[in-house]
Amino acid sequence: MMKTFKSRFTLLLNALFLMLNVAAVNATFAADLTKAALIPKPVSVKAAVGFFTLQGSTVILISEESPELIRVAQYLADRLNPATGFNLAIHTVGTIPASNCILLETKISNSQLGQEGYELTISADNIKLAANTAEGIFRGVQTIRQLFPATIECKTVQKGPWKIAAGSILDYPSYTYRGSMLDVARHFFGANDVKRYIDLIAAYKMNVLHLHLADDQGWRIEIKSWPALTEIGSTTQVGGGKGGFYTQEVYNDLVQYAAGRFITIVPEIDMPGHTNAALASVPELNPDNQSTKLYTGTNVGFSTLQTHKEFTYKFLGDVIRELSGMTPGPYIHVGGDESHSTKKEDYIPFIEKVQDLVLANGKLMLGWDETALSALKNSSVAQYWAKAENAKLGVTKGVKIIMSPAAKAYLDMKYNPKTHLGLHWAGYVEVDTGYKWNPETLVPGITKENILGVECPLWSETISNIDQIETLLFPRLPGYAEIGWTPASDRKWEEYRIRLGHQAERFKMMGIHYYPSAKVSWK
Ligand code: TNX
Repeated sequence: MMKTFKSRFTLLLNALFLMLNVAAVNATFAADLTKAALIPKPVSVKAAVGFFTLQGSTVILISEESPELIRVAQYLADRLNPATGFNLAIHTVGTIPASNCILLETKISNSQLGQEGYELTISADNIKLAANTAEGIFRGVQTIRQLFPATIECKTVQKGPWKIAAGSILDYPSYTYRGSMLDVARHFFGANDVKRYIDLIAAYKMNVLHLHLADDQGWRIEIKSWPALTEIGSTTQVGGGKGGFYTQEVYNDLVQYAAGRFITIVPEIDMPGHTNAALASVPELNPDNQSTKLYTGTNVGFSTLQTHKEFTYKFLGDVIRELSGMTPGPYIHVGGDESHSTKKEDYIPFIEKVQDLVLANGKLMLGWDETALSALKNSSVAQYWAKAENAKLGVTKGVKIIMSPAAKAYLDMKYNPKTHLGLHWAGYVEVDTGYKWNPETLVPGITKENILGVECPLWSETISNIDQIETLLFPRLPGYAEIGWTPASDRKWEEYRIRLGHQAERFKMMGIHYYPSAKVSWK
């Protein structure tokens, strides 16, 4: 009895010692602000002497009592409280003395910073984060997170001190659209997984989540005027699992959650191909008014909507109207890729009609690069994934391009022949391959002015849970975030691989499953 107690006690002591030790090792900080391993790399960082120490008495001060800024202040407190064990107070400027505080100041009218930029000044007394908008403050808060020791990301109380080196950072993004896509059609992922995805991309200052909501294997969004879409079309997935869908209520909650992180959700209903789930649910969509069978394989290109049937456009009008109603953002993505079962002479006018439907609902059309074959309005956007010719054609039509080249930016490509998850039809995308490209020079004829931004899509044929999602996202995701944010002239792989190596501690503290690629210089 005594013996087991004693050995248990020793075990406990050892465990405690280990925990304290881990905390002590991790609570290191870069004494020189210019040495902080930030991702995305800021536009400019200057060091000063000294450091700021966060204490239980530190106050988060806001410059105005706008609901948005209050929310961002609370978000910051929620990031800092668990690991520090503090319960940071939030006050408005003027109500208390302005020292020992993190000041969040909006409406500074600095045109260089734009909508998302921020200026961060750290001294022994204060941290001052200033921006034109609450959105800029939110992006800057992600920098503050990364400046604290990695243990700040722990959900349980850790040993400080919570120091940040003094200095200043001026920062703003290269591109206005910086996103990632999650395919919830091939395998369904529930709302909590999507929220986790949102949190992960927000930490690297991305601002778009593109959700691929319908494909051959599943229809994942409730459309009240066509309930069969989800009653039938959502009930399976690749491999024959039970699938699932978002009710409009759940979806609206996701939109709100994303908006709280200044992330816009771009919903995609792929058409006229990739539509078997709809064809299986609504018989009139088929040439003979007979529903197809649900599909659980991974082939592409076998399904098509009927481009000559009036019914098709009535149906799509309803879908696009309801989807637009759930979308505060400007874009509705209509897919348009791999429509191998639609004749080209039918495909072209089909996309034009769909473009009219999207515009009639007050939204702008986004489509994969094939949509550039149609007469696009210059408000439409083409997403380059496969054919540079299509993207260039889009540019001649005055449309902007989102860069998602499969061979560089597809998160569902395997890292290398030894890794298991993912596909490799576009090649292997190791961490360096994913990082070492420049959207501005990748396709001759497509320049920075033509590019709206960068997106890394994650297709889900081979993955069915959040751990697998994370293993394909990390450590590649931060690289795409940096390509979208940091000027190309400031990006060097040899330097980045060291900064990325420092993120490992954060991945661990955040409970992220990541692939420990040999390309990265892990710390
Ligand atoms: C091509 S990318 C597709 C998707 C697949 C993906 C797999 C694109 C527009 N179409 O349907 O899921 O490859 O990597």
